[in-house]
Amino acid sequence: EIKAFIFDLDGVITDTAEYHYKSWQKLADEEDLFFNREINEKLRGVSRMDSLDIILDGKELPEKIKKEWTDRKNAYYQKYLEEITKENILDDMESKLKRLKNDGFKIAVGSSSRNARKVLKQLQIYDMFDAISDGNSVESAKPAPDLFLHTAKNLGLEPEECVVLEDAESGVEAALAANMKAVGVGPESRVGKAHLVYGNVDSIDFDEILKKL
Ligand code: B16
Ligand code: MG
Repeated sequence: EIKAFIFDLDGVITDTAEYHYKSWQKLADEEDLFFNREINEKLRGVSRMDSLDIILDGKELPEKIKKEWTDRKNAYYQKYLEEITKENILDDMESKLKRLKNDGFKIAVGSSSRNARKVLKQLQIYDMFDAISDGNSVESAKPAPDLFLHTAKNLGLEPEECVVLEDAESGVEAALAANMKAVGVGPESRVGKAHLVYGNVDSIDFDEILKKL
């Protein structure tokens, strides 16, 4: 029986991907790294340090420099976050969240981002959630199941009672590894491993999810 919905943040509740892109691009320009929108697509749902490793594409660097670069990227990103408001919530996600709550379901956030709480506060929906797990909550990032298992534990529920909504391949894999039901948002090529797939946030149908999963 489904008792909770765990939402990924970037790509499901809001679209901060563009800000991540601009921040990585700025760092890449400064440090002469090859980077573009295509590479940025690979960073969806991937933790900050893992993202840098993808951009470095096998190039080795001292940890100290990698830390300095990811800190700098994050400073750029946090500047963009100041601009975020309620307007940045994707489609009618807020009313969908409210409906789920009214229907007695628990709702939670499971995001790879260490900035997730800040983003939720800027969106003015921070207080709606029964649990929030973010990039600071666990050691092993998505596609490891740890983040979503952490969320289920905080909700006091079994993994089987949770549905995860994800826009990233790594996130869908994490949900499946956690033994949860996975709903993918995006193209089949990216989230096709999920139990149910919707092309975009707008077309997510919770009645259908409850019926089919
Ligand atoms: P930060 P999600 C993820 O959020 C983003 O999709 C990914 O692009 C980003 O690198 C990651 O958060 C880490 O973010 O640098 O803020 O810790 O999709 O898991 O909500
Ligand atoms: Mg995401």
